[in-house]
Amino acid sequence: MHPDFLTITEDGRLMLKKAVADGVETVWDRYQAQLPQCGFCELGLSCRNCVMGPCRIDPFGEGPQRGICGADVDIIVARNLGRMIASGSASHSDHGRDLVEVLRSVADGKAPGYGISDEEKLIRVAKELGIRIDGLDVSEVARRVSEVLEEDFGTKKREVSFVTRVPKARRELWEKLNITPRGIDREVVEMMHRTHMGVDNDWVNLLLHGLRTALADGWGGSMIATEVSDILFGVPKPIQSEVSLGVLKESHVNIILHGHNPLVSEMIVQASQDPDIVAMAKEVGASGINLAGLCCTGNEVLMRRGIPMAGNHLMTELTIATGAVEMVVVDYQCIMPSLATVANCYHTKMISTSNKAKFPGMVHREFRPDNAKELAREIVKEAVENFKNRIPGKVFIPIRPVKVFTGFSVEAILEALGGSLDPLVDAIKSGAIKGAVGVVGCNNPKIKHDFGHVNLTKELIKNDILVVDTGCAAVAHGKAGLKQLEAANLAGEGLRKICQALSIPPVLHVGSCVDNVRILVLAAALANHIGVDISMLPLAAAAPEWYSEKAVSIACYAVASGIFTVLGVTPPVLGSKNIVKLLTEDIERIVGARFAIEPDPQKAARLIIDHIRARREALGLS
Ligand code: SF4
Ligand code: MSK
Repeated sequence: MHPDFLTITEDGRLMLKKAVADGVETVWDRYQAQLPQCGFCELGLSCRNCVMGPCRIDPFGEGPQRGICGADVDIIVARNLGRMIASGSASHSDHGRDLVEVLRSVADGKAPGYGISDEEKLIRVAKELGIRIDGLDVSEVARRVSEVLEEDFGTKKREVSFVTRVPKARRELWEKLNITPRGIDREVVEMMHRTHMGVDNDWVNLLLHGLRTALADGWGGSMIATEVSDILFGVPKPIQSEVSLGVLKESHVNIILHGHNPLVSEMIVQASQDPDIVAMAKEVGASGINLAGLCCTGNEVLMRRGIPMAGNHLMTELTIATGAVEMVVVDYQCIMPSLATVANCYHTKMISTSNKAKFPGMVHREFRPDNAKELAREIVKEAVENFKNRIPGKVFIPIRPVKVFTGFSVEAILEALGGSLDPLVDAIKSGAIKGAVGVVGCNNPKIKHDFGHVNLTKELIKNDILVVDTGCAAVAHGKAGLKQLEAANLAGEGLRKICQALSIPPVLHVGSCVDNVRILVLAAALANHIGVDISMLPLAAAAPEWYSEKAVSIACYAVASGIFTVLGVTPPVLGSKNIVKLLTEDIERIVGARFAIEPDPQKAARLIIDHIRARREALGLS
């Protein structure tokens, strides 16, 4: 298929042509090869939860209407959805657990290279967790914080720690519905138990537990990941950087950081700045060492260090196809197993770093808290040595980089507002800002690359709706120029004036996928400030191009937290009319928010604008 139909991005189009010329197979080729995809699976109507099956239900009512065990469409769709949520929640949360373990190692003095970058945040979180810090040194505070957060993964508590941040009305609702997350691992394990054959066969009951499992992610695992990352590596502050494949430098050793967890990438950043290694790079004929990110590891180092971003999910193979990458260092999640095959066409070295995430064709170097600093140095040196193996005829860096303004943590947003939420509340009350929307999530070859994100977001800001973004959506917006101060000119008059007064772009980058919780924290703070529930605020969320199970968990915790959420890709639920009705209509009466499915970004924008208008009217705002 012609690249113009596959991506809206210039670097994507140019690199797709090069990939064809170089004989590189991409995610789009493999997507075409899979067509037509299984209709039973697309509708959520296939089940392989036991080996009496696999079973499938005939959506036309002519073939079997029950699996061999007797499960009907509602049970099968609910079980499948429940398992997607469990996997997504587990992925974010296990990422959080790794950070807590490093925090503990730092406290024990067993993690050379790591440290507490933000003592103020450590103290703030410790106090929030009810830890008495008087007389304790920083290490002891860190140890106690790590102990409390470790317990959040188990079952010792009746609720995970950060539920205290949730507005009172919502906490009471969760209690009434019995969906308050009690322990992160517990909810995930319970979902796997409930979806075993012969356990929870009440589809409403199953989906309610789905919400609880997702809340264990949003207000548990992901929130822990974000807070501990801030403690270890610093709270992001506004910073300028660049995005697109143009951030690669032909004259430099290019090292790509890909995955989600900043534990490895932060060490690589440190090592790449060591004067002796920089000198080595010069000895091999390079002008220096250039780091660039992909996906959410990229977002982590972009937000905190201003490390430029090469691209999002669908650009990962194309980044290697530039022929200019000496090394890709991966941690976990969203790393296509195809990457090493692409790297084989070039000189690129592929390094995996987590025992949890090994890949065919990659060299595995196990990162642990005790060896991370030294191993990072070794790896960067290897990348430098690989510079001489570059094949000049295969190098093509397609475009110039695009400038982005990033680093908008909740703390940074508050600072931009002068330390109080009042200016934001006033702007919302006056209608200068009509509301705010989190546009988040992945790319998916089912949707033209970046088309959903960019077009939805442009329409929202045009209508005076502030956009906050994370994940691959943030990269799409950055490449489209929406993270520059000048992008205020694309906003409606009210939002434009606010952006100009505060010197912020109309699309604020709040981070990686786990950092969606920064949006939750901001929403909760706004709700508490005004004295209403989150569901009453003029807020919404959208995932126009999502693909992953983590995105399912994020969408579910957003809705369970009271935020209307629009999905651009249909989840595998259409096989059950009952479940579609529950998720898109009836759930609003239960949790105050619902899902919508709308692939057309203009129509999705209309749904969101109407929702925000309705919420404003209910609050008595014009
Ligand atoms: Fe079939 Fe039931 Fe087994 Fe699923 S759990 S594979 S529907 S028998
Ligand atoms: S990396 S989960 S493709 S946003 Fe977080 Fe991008 Fe989605 Fe992975």
